[in-house]
Amino acid sequence: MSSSNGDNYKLDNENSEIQIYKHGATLTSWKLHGNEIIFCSGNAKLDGSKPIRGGVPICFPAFGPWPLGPQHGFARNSKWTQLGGSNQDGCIKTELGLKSNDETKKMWDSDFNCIYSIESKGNKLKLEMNVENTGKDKEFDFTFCFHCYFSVPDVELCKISGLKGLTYADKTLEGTPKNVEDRDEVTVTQFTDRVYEKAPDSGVILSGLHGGKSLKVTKSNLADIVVWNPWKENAAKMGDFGDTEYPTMICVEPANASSKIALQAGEKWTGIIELEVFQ
Ligand code: TA6
Repeated sequence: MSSSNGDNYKLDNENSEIQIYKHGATLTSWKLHGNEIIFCSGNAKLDGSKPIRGGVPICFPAFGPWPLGPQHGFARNSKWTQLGGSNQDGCIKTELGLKSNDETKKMWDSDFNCIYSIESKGNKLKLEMNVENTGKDKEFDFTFCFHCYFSVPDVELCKISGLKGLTYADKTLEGTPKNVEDRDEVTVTQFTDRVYEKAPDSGVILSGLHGGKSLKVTKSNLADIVVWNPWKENAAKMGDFGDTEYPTMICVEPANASSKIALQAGEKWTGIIELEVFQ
């Protein structure tokens, strides 16, 4: 089954449902048996006027502050093209594309082609981003993030395992000092904004989803895991985020934030994450 209203579309089968906005190719909902896994703010702008607050915004060609353009780059604020997909044998697939254009080249003088494929099968959601340098002779480099927002009953009950021993940059502190994580299970009980570097490609688990569920995060070609919750004060400063929403969300974001990805002309990069919900 699918339904579309031009700027967003839903695809569903007997197990799951996904909703994607062409604005930013933002997946705003992933439901399993009717249970929502993804957080999207009730105040999110869905009219294309700004990046959607929630879902899985695509941070490209930059993660974080970007001297050439908006924070987190232009991809999450661009209109992507729906390329196609399928919905059979219990597997929902959809693809979207974004190519360099006059707008992007005003900020970043690089020729690129992004093809983003989303696949929902059983309790798993697979996100794959292919970035090709379509230039003739120019290398470019970029940082990238699948900026995943997850819906939880109470962020203070969430635990993230698999990060122990990793170096992290703490963006909540002046000068973004680095430290080493010493906890088996990371909890979020205050404003948190950390880039865990060289995180394992599998074994990171977020517990505390609705219904007592947990989420296994598997990744490839993405070195880092970002953990973010704005907490009360910062939430109050965001017009597209409800003042009382911060306890109901947590961002766990596979990224290449601490190091750049360089592509020669004609080269391609593929970043993949697989999210699996389990009891
Ligand atoms: O991923 C965490 C982060 O980089 C935070 O520093 C915070 O800025 C968050 O992204 C949201 O950024 P945004 O530009 O969407 O408000």
